[in-house]
Amino acid sequence: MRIPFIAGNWKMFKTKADAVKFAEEFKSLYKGTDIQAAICAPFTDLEALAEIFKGTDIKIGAQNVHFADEGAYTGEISVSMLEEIGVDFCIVGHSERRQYFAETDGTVNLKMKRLLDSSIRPIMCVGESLEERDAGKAFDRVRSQLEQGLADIDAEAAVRIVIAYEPIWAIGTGRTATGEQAGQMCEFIRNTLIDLYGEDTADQVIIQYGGSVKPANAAEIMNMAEIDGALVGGASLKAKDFMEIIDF
Ligand code: G2H
Repeated sequence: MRIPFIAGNWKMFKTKADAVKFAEEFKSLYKGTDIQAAICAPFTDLEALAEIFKGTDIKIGAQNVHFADEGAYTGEISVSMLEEIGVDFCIVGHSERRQYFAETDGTVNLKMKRLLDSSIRPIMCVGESLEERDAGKAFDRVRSQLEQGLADIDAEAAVRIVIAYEPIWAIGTGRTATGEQAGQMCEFIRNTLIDLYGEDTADQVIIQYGGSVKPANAAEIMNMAEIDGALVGGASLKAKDFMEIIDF
């Protein structure tokens, strides 16, 4: 039984003061639902969010992490640093990190393995570009991201993974994949997971859709059979909008 999971991805928005304001408003709106909710915030906001959401079901997530335990990696953050402040989830391989920060399927795999060796659950992003979609290569691209990102990860660990399908052409563009397009790819992702891990394991993996999800299209997306949740960027920045998505 998969618990639906809707996570906000604030990207590089909100100072700590902004985060506190959001969290207090969101906590007052949040009445508890059957849907797991989380906010993936900038590192500098996480401790304050953990404090405000303590004792609630609202989880917190980071947006990136380094794969080494520790070391001379100026500017990086380790898994144990996140664990210590109570982080529950961590996004890995978001297309913006692949595009602007040289994230590759290889580094995604190292981060996935390091996180799965910790208490933090990874949200691994996959998705094709517009050129790949137009060239009929969307499914090949996503399969290859899954195979490489999940290399050497066994079934026991895989059940803790969240996969977020985020077609690059739908990110922050206002152009959402239709429920049918998103549902079709999420079904393909489930089938690929069946190939990699067998049906029992694949059945337990949460698959989210991300890319211009907003209150107006949340129900269409969430009602697709193989979509278990959403990764929400812009529309997670306002507590009311994010709550409306969770209440779809
Ligand atoms: C995709 C998504 C969140 P948005 O990047 O991960 O952002 O909802 O703004 O398209």
